[in-house]
Amino acid sequence: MTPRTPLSASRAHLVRAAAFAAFTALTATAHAAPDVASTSDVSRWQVAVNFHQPDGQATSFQTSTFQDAVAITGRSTDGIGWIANTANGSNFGSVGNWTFFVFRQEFDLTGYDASTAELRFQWAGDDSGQGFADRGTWVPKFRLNGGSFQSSVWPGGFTYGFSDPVTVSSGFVAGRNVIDFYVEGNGVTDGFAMKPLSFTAAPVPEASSLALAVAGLAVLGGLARRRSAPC
Ligand SMILES: [Ca+2]
Repeated sequence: MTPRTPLSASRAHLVRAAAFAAFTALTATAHAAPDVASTSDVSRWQVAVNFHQPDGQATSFQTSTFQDAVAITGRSTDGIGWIANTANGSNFGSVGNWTFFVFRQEFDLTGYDASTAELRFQWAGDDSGQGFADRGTWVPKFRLNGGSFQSSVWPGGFTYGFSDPVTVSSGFVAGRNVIDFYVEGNGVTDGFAMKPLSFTAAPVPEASSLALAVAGLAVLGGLARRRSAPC
């Protein structure tokens, strides 16, 4: 019986290259982590504003006309800047002029499995629906990709404080996603702040990576068959 022939140097190199290609392709994480920005990065946010509509009604908000959001001068919570449609958050000179804001951020989950996405954040809105005089009755709510409204818990019950951490783990879609925050203001020093805590999603191999992996595995399979064949 003829002893098994050791792999030649060139073939061993080929095996290593094919294995490396297959491994790299299958474990590729070419994309950076999915990204949702805080309100400190005002360039990532837009806002739609509606005035003098009924207090406390979802139908008082409009999402047909968005504009670039504006950073509120000198206002932050836990170091996170606030945003509105004006630099002081005011649209009127006195409270009780109901103002309806939808703060929007778009983000991209291309390259990720949307079913595995999980976003954690804290947020705050002025006004807060606390039932105080002239604050309105709307409790700030958010929704993802036009889904159902979700509320949050503000442990301090304080207008400018952050909510308890919120975890969103469903409702994400492949590609472009939109998260909207609905805040009713009383016309004076209104606004919104949001602080992402974490955002994770499993990467999906790109088609080119899959093709590379298949090619690498095919080479390995071919070599294995040749090695096991009688010499
Ligand atoms: Ca206000």
